[in-house]
Amino acid sequence: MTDRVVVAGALYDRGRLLAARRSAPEELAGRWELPGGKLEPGERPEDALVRELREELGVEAEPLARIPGEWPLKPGYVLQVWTARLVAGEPQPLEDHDALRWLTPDETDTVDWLDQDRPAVAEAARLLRGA
Ligand code: DCM
Repeated sequence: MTDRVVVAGALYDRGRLLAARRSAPEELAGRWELPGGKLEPGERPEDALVRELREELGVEAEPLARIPGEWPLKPGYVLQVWTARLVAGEPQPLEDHDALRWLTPDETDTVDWLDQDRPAVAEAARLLRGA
C-alpha cells in the first residue's frame, strides 16, 4: 500500500520563513512545524498546499519547488515539503495553530520544530540564505 502524503510549505516572505506552532493533537501541541496537511484523493501536492495554507492561515501562496526527500510520519503517512512564496494576506492561526513566527535563516534554530520537519527546515533556510 502506498503511503498517504502530507504536504507542508516552507513559506517565504521578504527573506523570512514561516513557523507555525501546533495546538493539537496533544502529543504535537507546542511544537513548531511547516504548515500543511493531507492530500485529498486525486489532489496534486501543489494544489493541496495552496488549499491548506488558505484554510489554516488565510493566505494565498504560490508553490515554488519541492524540497528533495520524504520523511516518515505516523504509520501510513509521509511528509513532503515544497517551498512557496506568500502572494497575498498576512498569515493568521485560523486552524491547528496557536502562534506563528517569521524567522530569518539565522533564527530557524530558535523554535522547537517537530523532528520530522527539521531536515526540510534546514534546507529551506539554506535556500533562503541563497547558499
Ligand atoms: N505533520 C508533520 N509536519 C508538518 C505537517 C504535518 O509532521 N509540517 C503531521 C502531523 C499530523 C499529520 O502530519 O500527524 C497531518 O497533519 P494535519 O493534522 O495538520 O492535517
